Amino acid sequence: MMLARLPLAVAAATAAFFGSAHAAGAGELLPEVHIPGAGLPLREAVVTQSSGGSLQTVLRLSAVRLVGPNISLITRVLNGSVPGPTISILPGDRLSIVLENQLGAPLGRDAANNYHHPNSSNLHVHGLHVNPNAPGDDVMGTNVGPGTSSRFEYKLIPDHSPGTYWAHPHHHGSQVMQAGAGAASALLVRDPPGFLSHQLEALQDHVLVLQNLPRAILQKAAKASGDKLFEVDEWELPQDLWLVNGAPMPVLTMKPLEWHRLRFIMAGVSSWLHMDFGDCQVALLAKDGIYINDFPRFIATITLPPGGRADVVLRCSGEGDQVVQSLAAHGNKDVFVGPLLTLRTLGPVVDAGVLLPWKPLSRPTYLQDLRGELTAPDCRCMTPLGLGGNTKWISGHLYEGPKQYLHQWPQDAVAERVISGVDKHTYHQHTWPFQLQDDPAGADPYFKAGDWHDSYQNIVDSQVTVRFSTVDYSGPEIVHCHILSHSDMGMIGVELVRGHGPDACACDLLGEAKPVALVGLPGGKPGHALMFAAASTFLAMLGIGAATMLQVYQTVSNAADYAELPDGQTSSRMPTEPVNAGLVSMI
Ligand SMILES: [Cu+2]
Repeated sequence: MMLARLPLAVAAATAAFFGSAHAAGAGELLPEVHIPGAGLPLREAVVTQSSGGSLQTVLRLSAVRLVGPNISLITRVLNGSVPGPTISILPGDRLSIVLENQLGAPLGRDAANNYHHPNSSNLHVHGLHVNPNAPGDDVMGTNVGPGTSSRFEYKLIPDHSPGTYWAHPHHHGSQVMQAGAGAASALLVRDPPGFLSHQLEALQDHVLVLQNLPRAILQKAAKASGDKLFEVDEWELPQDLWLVNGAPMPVLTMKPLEWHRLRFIMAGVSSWLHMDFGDCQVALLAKDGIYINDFPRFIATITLPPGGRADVVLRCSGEGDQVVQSLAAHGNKDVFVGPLLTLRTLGPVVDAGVLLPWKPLSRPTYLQDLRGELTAPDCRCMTPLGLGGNTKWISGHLYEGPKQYLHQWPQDAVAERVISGVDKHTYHQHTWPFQLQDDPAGADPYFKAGDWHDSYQNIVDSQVTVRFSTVDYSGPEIVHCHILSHSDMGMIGVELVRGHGPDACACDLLGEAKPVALVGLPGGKPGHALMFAAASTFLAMLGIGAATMLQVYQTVSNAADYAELPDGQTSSRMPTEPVNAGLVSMI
């Protein structure tokens, strides 16, 4: 790491990081992270690994200058690197992470359901089945302000699924400016000895963190949140910056016909990936940290939404290069189209033969198969995404607070959720992964009934029925869109897992879809405020409720984010079970 000159504009913002001696004047220094040129060997992040059943580590969130060919910007990262260090633990381990927020003042703008407080943070262990209460994986109640630190404690159950996960800041309102701008780490739960087949255990194993810095979204978020840190000095790229382990278009070299295990972590903020591997042979092994039941499932492409992971076993034949690239898909405007990395085959042929079928000998309770008529759900609720009057609604609401629960689920129960809008949004559920109950439309072998996910999007099938087991923990269950700009704008909600039996099942505790509060009024958008005031007066004269106007306004104000507006219905939710009034008063 080197030191670079810090522009005066950010001197105040980073003064706390570097001490008062650097608080003013020219020549401020900022650590520099180099982005190498394209075509260099794939790098691997520093690994911090547990031993003796535990790992204690520190993640420092701080400002750096990211410098590479045709690009120079100031952003926020973990431990001064892009990506941050890889955290590696075993099932049953105790993981303790101190998040040191080394960002400085100012706090930035305050807001609800808009970008805000870009220097405030916390931590999410994405995909882990761990306690959602503080000091565990609590992301809505724990705020690690600038210049402060907080310890997050996680105890994995002994039979936690080994696999590929990741860790990233998750403060509502600053996710784009942090996780979406470089602050992300791979988190691996290693396979215990003897867990895998001999064939799989012997494979060379590569972690590939895919990060995307979308310039327009980052600049919009920085402006909206009053951020004084994020700054672009040079950005002469044909498209958004895409990095694989911190480098554009790296090269992974392997011998012809030699099988390798590749763990893809999609840490991008907005676009999704439709990845093709050229002439290489690809077998799906796991999704979102959970092994599939029918390895080797040979596939042509993998679908990775923001937050998603895929473990594949692949090999390439002959000598030469194969480009791993993301392809266009059904005219969808949100898919990234372009190359990501090169697979280079070189040297003598190492033909390891065919891949042998393998699946885990047993599954933990939270991953027991929930399909079929014999497993009737104990509780069933609907979760529409972006449907109705606002494109960023989840279950008919923008975020209303850490204890404003959308649904309540009983503990130790089979929960069934019908999610709609997953063609446009990435549904992500904390703590309890979910199982697809049916084969989605499209006949893409990447998605099959029985598969488990924690982040799900499918552009050809807008609705999916999933089930999950509310075992091992009680407390908040965070649900949100993992397109982080949507989440920061309010597309995040809290549900509650608490109690037992039918009385603990209660859908739509916040009521039916309703109009949402305006963003930035009355101070932020004077032109809009005037328009709103005039229109409200006019509508009031006509006897039309202001609530209707609010909804119309919000829909129109979101139009820029979407090619297609919602259908104009106030709510397109499916019929739901009545709210249990007794439970509502209990909570
Ligand atoms: Cu979304």
